[in-house]
Formats: sequence, C-alpha cells, structure tokens
Amino acid sequence: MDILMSIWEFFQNNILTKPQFFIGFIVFVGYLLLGKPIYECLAGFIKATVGYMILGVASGGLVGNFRPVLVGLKDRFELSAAVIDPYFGQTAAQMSVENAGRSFSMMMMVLLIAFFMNMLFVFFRKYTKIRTLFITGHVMVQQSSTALWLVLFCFPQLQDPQVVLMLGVLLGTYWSVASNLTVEPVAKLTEGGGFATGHQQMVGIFLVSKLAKKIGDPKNSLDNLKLPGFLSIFNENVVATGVLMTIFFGAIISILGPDLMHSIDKSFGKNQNFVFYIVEKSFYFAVYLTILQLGVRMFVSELTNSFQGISEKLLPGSLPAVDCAATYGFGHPNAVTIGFLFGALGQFLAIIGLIVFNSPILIISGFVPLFFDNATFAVFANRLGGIRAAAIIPFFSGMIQVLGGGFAAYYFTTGNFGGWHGNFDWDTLWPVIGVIMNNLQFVGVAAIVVILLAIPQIIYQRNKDTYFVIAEDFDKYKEIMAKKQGVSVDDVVID
Ligand code: ASC
Repeated sequence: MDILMSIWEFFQNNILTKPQFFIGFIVFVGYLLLGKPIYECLAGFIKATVGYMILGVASGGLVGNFRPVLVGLKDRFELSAAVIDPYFGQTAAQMSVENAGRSFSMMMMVLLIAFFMNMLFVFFRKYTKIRTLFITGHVMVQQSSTALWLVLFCFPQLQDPQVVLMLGVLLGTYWSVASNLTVEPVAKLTEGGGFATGHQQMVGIFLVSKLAKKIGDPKNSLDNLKLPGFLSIFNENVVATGVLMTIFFGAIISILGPDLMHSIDKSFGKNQNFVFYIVEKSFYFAVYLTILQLGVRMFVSELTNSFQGISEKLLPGSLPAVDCAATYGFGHPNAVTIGFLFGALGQFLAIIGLIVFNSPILIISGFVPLFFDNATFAVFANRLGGIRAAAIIPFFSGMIQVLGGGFAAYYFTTGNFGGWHGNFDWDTLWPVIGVIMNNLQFVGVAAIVVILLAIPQIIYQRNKDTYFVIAEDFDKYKEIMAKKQGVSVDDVVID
C-alpha cells in the first residue's frame, strides 16, 4: 500500500500537475504505439516538453508584465476589491477553506478522483460519448481549489471523504463534458489539429462557435483585411500589437504616473525615461506573443502526430484537451490582440458600472481571464463571424466576466480574501452550479451531473455519422460533409 501511495505521489507531483511532462509522455507513448524507433520517441518527448515550457515562459511573461499595471490601478484609486484571476482565486479559495477550519489537502484528492472519472468516461466513450481527456495540470489545480471551496460553502456539515468523492465526480464530469464541447470548434479551426481545449473557458468556446456566425460575416475576417496606404503596416502582427499596446499601456500608465510605477514595478529602472519605459513594456507584449506562438507550434505538432498512435491503438475517436493558447497558432495573430483589447474595454466599463451603482463588491481585472479567455474567443469568432464578431464577443465577455465574477466573489465570500477564479466558465456556469448546490443541496448536485452528462448524448444524437470521425480523421469528416452538401471536398463549407 505504501509503495502504491508513493507511486501516486510521484505521479502527482512530477507529471499530473506538470503539463509539460504530461504532454511529453503522451507524445512519447503515442510515438511508441505508432512503432517509431525509440530515438524518435525521445526526440518527440523533448520537443513537446520544451515547446510546452516555452509556452509557460511566454504566458508567465505576459502575466508578470501586466500585473504591476493592474496593481497600480488598484493603488491609484484606492480600491479595495477582489481580483478576478485564477491565481488570486486559488489563494482566496485556499484561505476560505482554511478559515472554515477545513483541510486544503483535500484539493489534490479531488483532482485525482476527477481525473480518474474523466479517464473512465473516455474509456466508456461508446456509452458516455465523451471524447476528451483534460490534461492541463496547473488549471486542474486551480479549478479543484475553487470547486472545493464551493462545495464546503454549500455543504459545511459534510465530512472530508464525502466532500472529496462528491466533488471529484462533479468536477470530473465538468472536465469531461465541457472539454468535449470544444471538439468540433477546435477541429474546424485547426482543420483536424488533433486536440481539444482543456482550460477555463470551454463552455465559452462552444457558445462563441454558435454565436459568432450570427454576429458577423467570415468574409470580413482579419485574414481578408487589406489595409490601405500606411495602415498596411498593421497587417504585420508585431507592428499591430506594438502600436495598439503602446496606446493602451500609454493611456493607463500615464494616468498612474511615474512615481507610482517606480514604487510597484521593479523593472522600471531609476534612470529610465518614462516614455521609453512605456514603449518597452508595450513591446514586451509583442515579444511574449511571438514566443508563445513558437512554443505552441512545437508541442502541438508533436501532439498531433503522436496522438494518432493513441487514438488508433488505444482510444479511437478520442483527443487530449490542452491549454487554450494551443489554438492561437491557427487563427489570425491579430485576433489575439483584438480580443484582449475589446475584452479590456468591456471589463473596464463594467467596473465603472460597479462603482457608479455602488456595488457591494468591487472587482479588479486579472490578466489571465482578461487576456486568455478573450483572445481565445476572438480567434474562434474571427473565423466564423469576422472582425465584427472578434470585437463584439470579447467586449460582452469582458462585461460578463466582471459581473459574473463580482457576483461569485460576493455570494461565495471569497472576495473577503481578495479574489475569485474569474475565467469565463467560472463567471457563468460555476456560479450557477454553486447557487443550485446551495439551494437544492444533494438533489441539486445530482441534477447538475445528470444534465451535464446528457449534453454529449444530445450532440451525438444530432451528428451520429460524424461524431467520432471528426476527432479521429478530419479528412474523412470533410468527405462526409461534402457528400451531405452535394459538393466536392474542395468546396465543402465547414462552419
Ligand atoms: C490560465 C493559467 C495560466 C494561463 C495559461 C495560458 O488559466 O493559470 O497560467 O491560463 O495556461 O496559456
């Protein structure tokens, strides 16, 4: 038993919560199953792991670059407010759990049970219709933390083992069902990229894939945008990001002023000119976005090739669900920046609304939801509904993030500890789950699990012939669709 426990612990500490190695090993096993020589499996492992670590450097850089600005806004306006961000949310959830006199170590058990449930659902995909395994470890930790507090908030009387079991099932069901919802949108965006999204805005991606077509026209997408005259420099992603971010950062940092920035941002050198500081900070945005794309390209291409081994030999019609940033290389690079800026506009307007209407809780934007949710939405929206959708959807998403996050931080009281998870699904679906649990107790939990599990069944019933094919073989999917539309494969419309 002891040995089993230590094996689990080793797995948990070194692989399960370290997505770079998790993905690396999946690539390794995938290539083994494809019968590749061992040195090629090893090369794949290294490329995928390093690619993922590059992605980590880039997203860490983006977060670190922007955080002082948000802290500055908070200080400058003397706001005492909850930050909507998964890192702040995780800390606030942990403090809430411990403040209630409960042990936070349950979180890791919840994660393991939820992951195991997800594996089980994929294994029995013939019946469950679940095609995706959620493997984004750091996000799994954050979500387990917040969800643990939600359950303790709604069921304070429940004993630890019951909490762990019930939440493991609930969260495992969410991971399975929500990541499964992204299969079609991601496959269509990436033309059969061989992965789905396992992140914090999966329900959001599904909604965007349904709404974007109604909001705009894909003919007017960023890809088709021909800017005239000097504006043509904006077609270049680095230039567009550099200019837009300089305006954006410039406006905010000028309001904050050099003195405040000196006190909160160590990277602002004593002798550095204020304007150059702003420009440097803004350009870093373009730097990290470029790095991010590089890392994503590396690990995604390995994952795509190697996972064929797993889906051919072990789990036909199944996909790994990975970080949302994996989709960025498949959209127009400027979509990411546009999503971020319009998301920020929506968030800032909603925050002003909270102040004006004297809300009992105030919210500060956190970078992770602001950037990663809205950039992701814009990538999908641009493909289906052009620039219009890529701007309008993140704008409303930004508002929803602040209002939903504000409600959650207040209702579930984590605002007292300075934060709330703040990503899209945690500002929409999860507050609803929490309120239902709080009011209907066990009946509520059972109802949520049943409703969630019914979703893949409904989608399957509607697309029986393509449901597993789209995950397994995108070319074959296109052939089926072409036949249905009565056109050749080259003219098939995939939306
Ligand atoms: C998150 C989180 C991050 C980022 C990163 C995006 O939810 O915790 O660090 O998004 O995963 O690539």
